Amino acid sequence: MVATDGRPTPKRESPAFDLSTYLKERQVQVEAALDRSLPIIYPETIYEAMRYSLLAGGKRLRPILCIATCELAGGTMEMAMPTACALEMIHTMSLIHDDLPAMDNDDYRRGQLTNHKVYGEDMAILAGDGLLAYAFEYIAAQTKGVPAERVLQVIAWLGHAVGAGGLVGGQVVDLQSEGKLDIQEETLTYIHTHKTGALLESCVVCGGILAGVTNSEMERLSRYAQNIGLAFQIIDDILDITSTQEELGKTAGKDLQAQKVTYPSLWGIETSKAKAQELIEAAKTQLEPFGEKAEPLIALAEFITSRTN
Ligand code: GRG
Repeated sequence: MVATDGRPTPKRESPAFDLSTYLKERQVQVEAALDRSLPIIYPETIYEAMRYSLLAGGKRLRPILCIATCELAGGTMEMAMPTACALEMIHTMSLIHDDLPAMDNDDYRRGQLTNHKVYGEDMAILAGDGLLAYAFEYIAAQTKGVPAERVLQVIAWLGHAVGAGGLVGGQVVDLQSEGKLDIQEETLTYIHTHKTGALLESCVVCGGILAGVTNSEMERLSRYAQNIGLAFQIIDDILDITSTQEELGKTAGKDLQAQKVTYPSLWGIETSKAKAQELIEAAKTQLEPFGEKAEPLIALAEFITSRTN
C-alpha cells in the first residue's frame, strides 16, 4: 500500500494471537462455570461422583471449541456457556462409561483413579447417566439470550450425535472390532468419526447454531470440525504409543494391549503424523473466508497436532 505522499504506508500488524493465553483464560472461565453448574444436593453420593469426574481437569477442548465458534459467528461466551458445559458433561460421561470394566477397563483417567475405582461400578454407571441427562436439562434451562428455536436445534443435534448414530454407534463398532486384526481403514474411520468426531463436530456446530450462522458458513465450519476430529484421533492413537502414563494421565499402550487396529498400526507413525497434518491444513482452509475472526479456531486446530496429552 502507498500513502498519498508517495511513501509506503507501514503495514499494520495486529498482535499475534497467543493460544496459550487464550486457552488459559477460557479454561479458567469454563472451570468456574462447570463448578457452578453442579451443586451437591441429596442424594449426595451421586452428585459427588458426577463432580469427581466433571471437575477432574482435562483440556476442556470441547467447551472452548463451542465458545470460540459462537464468538467467531458474532455470538457471545454467555450465549454458548450452558451448551459448552453440557458438551463437557457428555464428554465426561462417555469417559466414565468407557473406563468401566465392561468396556476399556481402565484404572486411571485425567491423572486420577477412574470413577468406578472410587465410587464402584454401580455409582459410576449412574454418574454417567446423571451427567448425560443433566447436560440436556442444562442447555434447555440455562441458555439465555438465544431464540428458543436455536436452542431446540442444538438439543436435537446433540441427541443424535451422542446416540446410536454417533458416539454410541462408534463405541459399538469399536468393541466389536477388538482383537480383529483384519479391520479395514473404512471401519476404523467409521469408529473414529462417530466415537470421537461426532462430539467434536457438535461443539463447532452447536456454537454456530447458537450464534445463527448461515447455511454456507455452517458447511465450512462442519468440514473444519470433521477434519480436526479425525486428526485428533490420529494423534490420540500416536500418543497412546509414544507417551507415558504420567504424560497422558491414563494408562499408555492400551490399544496394543487390547489388540486394537489403529491408524499408526495401519500406516506407521510417520505417515499417521503426516495425515493428521494434512487434515489440519484442510481444516484451516475452510476458515479462510472468516479472516482474523477465525484465529482462535485456527490455533485450536494447530494445537491438536502439537499436543502432548
Ligand atoms: C454418549 C450415551 C453415550 C454413551 C457413551 C462409552 C461411549 C458411549 C463412547 C466412548 C467415547 C470415547 C471415550 C471416545 C474417546 C474420545 C477421546 C479421544 C477422549 C480423550 O479426549 P481428550 O484428550 O480428554 O480431550 P480430556 O481429558 O483432555 O478432556
